[in-house]
Amino acid sequence: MAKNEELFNAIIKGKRKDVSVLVQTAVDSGANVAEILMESMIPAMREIGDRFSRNEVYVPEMLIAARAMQAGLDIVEPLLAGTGHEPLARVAIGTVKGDLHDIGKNLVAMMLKGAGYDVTDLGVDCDIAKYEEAVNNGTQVLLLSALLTTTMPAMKEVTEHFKGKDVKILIGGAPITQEYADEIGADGYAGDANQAVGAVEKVLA
Ligand code: B1M
Repeated sequence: MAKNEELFNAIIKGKRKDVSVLVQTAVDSGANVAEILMESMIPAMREIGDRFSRNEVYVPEMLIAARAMQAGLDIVEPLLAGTGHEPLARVAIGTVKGDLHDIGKNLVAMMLKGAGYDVTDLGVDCDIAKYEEAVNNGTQVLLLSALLTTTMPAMKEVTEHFKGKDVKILIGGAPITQEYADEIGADGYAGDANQAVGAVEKVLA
């Protein structure tokens, strides 16, 4: 599918209502939901980040773009969700302590739900106690998200905390790499929401 320029620009400009209408219109016209997400919505967030790096936009613009993105995700999420079959496994995802970025984490959660997992969303700024609670409630795989280089060390703390316990730890987020996962002893890494589904399958196999 070609990029939906109108939707891409509406997210960048933070036009929340326009985003809702454009996503709904695309869905109603039979467009593939995953393609709307991958070709138009995610690239818009990347573009706003690049503009932020070049000092062309500032935090308020990033924030309104994020809110507009979320308005689109609210429509997309139920459409990507599973079909009500018995869940494959229980997993939980949360953004690590000190980090408030949640769009990528929400996308990963959505894809996992769509793939048939029972997903607990622990939210943002998660301390070890929050992850511990999920593990005590039967979580088999914990997914940690971080978008800031300054919050990456929190992943190491969580991974070390659960070493030797009966839970797999996967990490991801824009600054994360397979090398970092190896370095801190995580069970796996995923570069995007699709890869996260594969990574969960792999650690459970
Ligand atoms: Co922030 N921010 N931000 N921000 N922000 C970044 C991350 C930044 C790269 C921008 C930049 O400089 N170009 C930069 C980090 C630099 C660094 O650490 N090296 C940055 C900064 C500096 C900051 C603040 C410090 C700014 C300030 O206040 N001065 C501040 C920190 C706040 C905090 O967290 N304590 C801040 C704040 C914000 C907003 C609140 C304004 C807003 C967040 C709103 C929200 O999330 N609700 C925001 C945004 C929107 C961004 C950018 C522009 C976009 C992030 C995003 O949503 N991307 C971002 C720039 C960028 O990433 N290009 C930026 C779209 C999303 C779909 O991608 O999150 O990467 P992503 O998720 C992907 C993959 O990474 C992966 O799958 C997802 C889907 O494919 N993935 C996983 C993610 N989690 C995973 C977990 C897994 C597996 C895969 O588990 C196994």
